[in-house]
Amino acid sequence: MLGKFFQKPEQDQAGRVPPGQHLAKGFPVLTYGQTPEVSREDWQLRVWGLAKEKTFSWSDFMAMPQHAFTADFHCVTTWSKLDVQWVGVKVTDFMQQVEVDPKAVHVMQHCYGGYTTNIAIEDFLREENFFAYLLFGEALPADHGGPMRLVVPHLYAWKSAKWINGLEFLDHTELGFWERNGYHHRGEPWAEERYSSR
Ligand SMILES: Nc1nc2c(c(=O)[nH]1)N[C@H]1C(S)=C(S)[C@@H](COP(=O)(O)O)O[C@H]1N2
Ligand SMILES: [Mo]
Repeated sequence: MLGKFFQKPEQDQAGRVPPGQHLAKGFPVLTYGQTPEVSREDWQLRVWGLAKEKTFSWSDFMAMPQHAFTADFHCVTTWSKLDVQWVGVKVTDFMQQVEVDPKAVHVMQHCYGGYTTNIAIEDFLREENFFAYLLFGEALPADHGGPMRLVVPHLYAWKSAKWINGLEFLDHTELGFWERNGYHHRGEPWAEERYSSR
């Protein structure tokens, strides 16, 4: 018996696992520090910097177009999980309601609990990025970033902020928490952009 914990990679999955990664069993939780407890009622997302300051509530997000997403998830610590199912709001739909200064070239993601991660604006504005609040059909659990997180499928998962509560638009690159601590500034899994050369 293979048992429920043994995961044999399917042939068609092989090409979907980036170099140096292996398939995780289950969906591991990777958090630096404590898990903040934030209710949907209290959750807010504030936009500032080189964008007109604005604060979004849960109901503001629920009024935006809702979509289901299936995306692969790659943690730089070498585990990947394929076909994670989420429900949420596309970044591009959200951004319809944000007035960004054309000088903005970079975005700092801020979170309840103090985690930060930086992303270039062209990586942030990609069509496949989304804010997520359901995971496999259930309310996103607190340890996976509930009530709301960002998901950026084309970069390592440390770029997908859990408990997101702020987006700061910048005219220069600033480094977030892991980036200041030696992680790559961009973090593209297929290029194995794990660590910064500096
Ligand atoms: N706020 C916050 N977001 C975070 C992290 C964190 O510690 N705090 N960890 C990052 C890392 S390194 C990874 S791999 C993913 C893990 O998401 P998961 O715990 O849902 O698997 O969240 C990312 N987003
Ligand atoms: Mo990670």
